[in-house]
Amino acid sequence: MTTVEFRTAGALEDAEKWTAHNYHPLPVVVASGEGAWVTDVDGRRYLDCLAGYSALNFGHRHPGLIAAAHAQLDRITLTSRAFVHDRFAEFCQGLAELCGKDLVLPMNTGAEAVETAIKVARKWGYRVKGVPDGQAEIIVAAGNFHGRTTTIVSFSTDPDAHADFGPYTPGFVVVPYGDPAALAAAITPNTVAVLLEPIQGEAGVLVPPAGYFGEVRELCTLQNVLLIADEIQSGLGRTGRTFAIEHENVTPDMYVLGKALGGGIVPVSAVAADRDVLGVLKPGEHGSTFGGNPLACAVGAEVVALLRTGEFQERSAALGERLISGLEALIGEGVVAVRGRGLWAGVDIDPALMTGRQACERLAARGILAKDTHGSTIRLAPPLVITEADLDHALTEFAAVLAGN
Ligand code: IF1
Repeated sequence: MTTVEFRTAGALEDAEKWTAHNYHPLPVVVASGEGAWVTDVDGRRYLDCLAGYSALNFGHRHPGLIAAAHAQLDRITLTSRAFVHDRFAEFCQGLAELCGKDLVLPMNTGAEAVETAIKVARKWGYRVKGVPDGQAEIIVAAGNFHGRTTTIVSFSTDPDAHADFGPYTPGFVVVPYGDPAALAAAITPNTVAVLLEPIQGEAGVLVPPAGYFGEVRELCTLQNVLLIADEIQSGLGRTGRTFAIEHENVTPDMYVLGKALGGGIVPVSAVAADRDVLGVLKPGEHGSTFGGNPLACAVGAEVVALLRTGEFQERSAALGERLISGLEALIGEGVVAVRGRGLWAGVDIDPALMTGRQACERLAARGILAKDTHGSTIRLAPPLVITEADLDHALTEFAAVLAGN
């Protein structure tokens, strides 16, 4: 064993020894990164085709984002919401305008933003819709992934995420994803909201049937139910538009955002909605020590500025076509099915060849980082800054792994 391999092995051993085993990471120990590439502790380079589950849409250490963070580090980083700071309104206004909504409520992690949306929807249900106290129902979809809090895992249909974490929070109704009739049948006078991912990520990058969200929107409007779009993973350029739900020509009542909103630097999440919805919260009813802190707002404002140009959405749409057609060309060569939109693909590989995990291990050995989900599906979501040549390189390596090389 060379000294070089020793570094990776030692770091993996230490991680195994000192950390909770709530993950099964690929045996890669990253030390630095730039753009779409990372380098491990032994100097090996990898093309990052996961991009922090879309938290790194702008790549590792995007110069504009790093500069914004540096500048803010030199001024002030935290005030708490007990005081206002001079970056707060700037970020919230920019994000509200990007969403086409009146108001923004910043939090930190995606799960916190989802929790925020749930609280807002329930309070809106009691105070605006007139649902009897304690009776609010929220409809969610089978196969959902919205985070890891006890309330959110209460309505997860994934046994790994859900089992052994009860007692569970009541008030959620699960319907099949992509089935408007099932949704219509589940709505009652106590339904306050429908919470959906525009494309289901963890479920394997499931794109709903065309017209689904149009019908969901119509049902929600007709029945006075809020449509909440969890765009934490699908939003902010990933699918070739600012929001994935735009592909359906649908506007939700609430956007839930996270991941890329923090530029891959700090956790920044938010809920955006109009005043008649988000305005139900009064002082003392919700909050967070770190939500909307100056560093988060400085980075978030720069993320909004990057998205305002439309450049990343265009890149994602154009490169996404290249990615999907490149993967479709592998159907019959080890690939069984391809789903996706923009630079985001779920690839089902032939389970007779290898597991998704094995494929990702072999990809990593060839310098490509990707992540499997549910057995034989592989997720590809490279940073939107990836070059055409690097994307082609990833496709070539993917083909080589499937060919058993
Ligand atoms: C983990 C998945 C991705 C999300 C949507 C909310 C959240 C997430 C649509 C919560 C988070 C993560 C978290 C991460 C793995 C990951 C994931 F495989 F589990 F589904 F990205 F594909 N809504 N997604 O995708 O956001 O609180 O984490 O900031 O291991 O839990 P968070």
